[in-house]
Amino acid sequence: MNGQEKDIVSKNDKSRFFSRLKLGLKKTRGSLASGVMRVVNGSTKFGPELWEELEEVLLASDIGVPTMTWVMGELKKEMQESTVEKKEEIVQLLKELLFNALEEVQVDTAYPLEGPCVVMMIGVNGSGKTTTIGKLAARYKRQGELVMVAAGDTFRAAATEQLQAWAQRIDIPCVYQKKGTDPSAVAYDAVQSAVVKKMDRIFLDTAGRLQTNKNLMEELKKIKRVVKKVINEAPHEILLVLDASIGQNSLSQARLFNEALDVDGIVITKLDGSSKGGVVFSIVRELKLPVRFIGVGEQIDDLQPFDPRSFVEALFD
Ligand SMILES: Nc1nc2c(ncn2[C@@H]2O[C@H](COP(=O)(O)OP(=O)(O)OP(=O)(O)O)[C@@H](O)[C@H]2O)c(=O)[nH]1
Ligand SMILES: [Mg+2]
Repeated sequence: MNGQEKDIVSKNDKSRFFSRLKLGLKKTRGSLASGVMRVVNGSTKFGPELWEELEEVLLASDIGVPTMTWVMGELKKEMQESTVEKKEEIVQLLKELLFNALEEVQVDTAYPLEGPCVVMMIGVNGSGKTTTIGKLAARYKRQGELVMVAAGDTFRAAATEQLQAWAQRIDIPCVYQKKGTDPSAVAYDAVQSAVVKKMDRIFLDTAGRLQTNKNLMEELKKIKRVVKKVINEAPHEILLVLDASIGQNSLSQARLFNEALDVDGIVITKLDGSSKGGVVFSIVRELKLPVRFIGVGEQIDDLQPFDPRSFVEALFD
């Protein structure tokens, strides 16, 4: 099977998605886009003071110093080279810069031509791994795929039950073993079962917290190694789930996980509850990792594939 997105969305769906995205980004729009508009429409004239005001707005959205510095440098360069005279034109230039930053990093995942696509979900506790698996599983099932989930968090009480509840709700199989089982054994059995049952996709849930961070990384690495024994190319995708509300702190988290596991893509959750959505730009630009999905709410449909153009448009709309 071809694991690529095969979304055929109607115009109606598109506008519904966009409205949902806009609503989910309301808080970041308040910090970033509304701030930019305020500066541009304010009384400050072109010059150092205006740049300073813009810098402050960018930082308030948690875009981070390196990305802010890059944006401002590019913006000033473009302003010098072009014949921009009106302050309002800054908005369009800024939008294009932000869009280009997101566009630069493309998804590069080797999807299987046959057999199940194995997706491993990782991230610190509470970031939204299990919820994201539930939402994604529902999404792919709706697209006609045979989807399975596996409860690889055997450490935390009720973690398995949480995933089972999602599986029941969506009506898909959930592979699990008793609490305390080696998670890589669960993953091994689950991937084997997915092969036998001719599943199109299997999501491996993992723990977010163990006794130490080192233990967690070692456990995740082991799961990755063990899964390879069943399917050499697996896991086809390792998705790191980051909670938008922690803003710039998610960068250090991402670096840690990426070093240990070589992450393929990012899922950013809880954008709806955060004004720190500017962090999306620094994650992509500084870590060179593509954002695959964003979470804009707790409901099953509140997870959207990340589209740089829609994201920037929804922010500034
Ligand atoms: N508002 C909002 N809440 C979300 C989103 N994604 C997840 N959540 C909530 O975040 C909380 C934690 O989500 P989980 O999926 O349990 O997180 P986890 O990473 O599996 O956590 P552990 O299993 O403890 O490692 C839940 O209450 C979810 O409903 C989102 O996009 N928006
Ligand atoms: Mg979980």
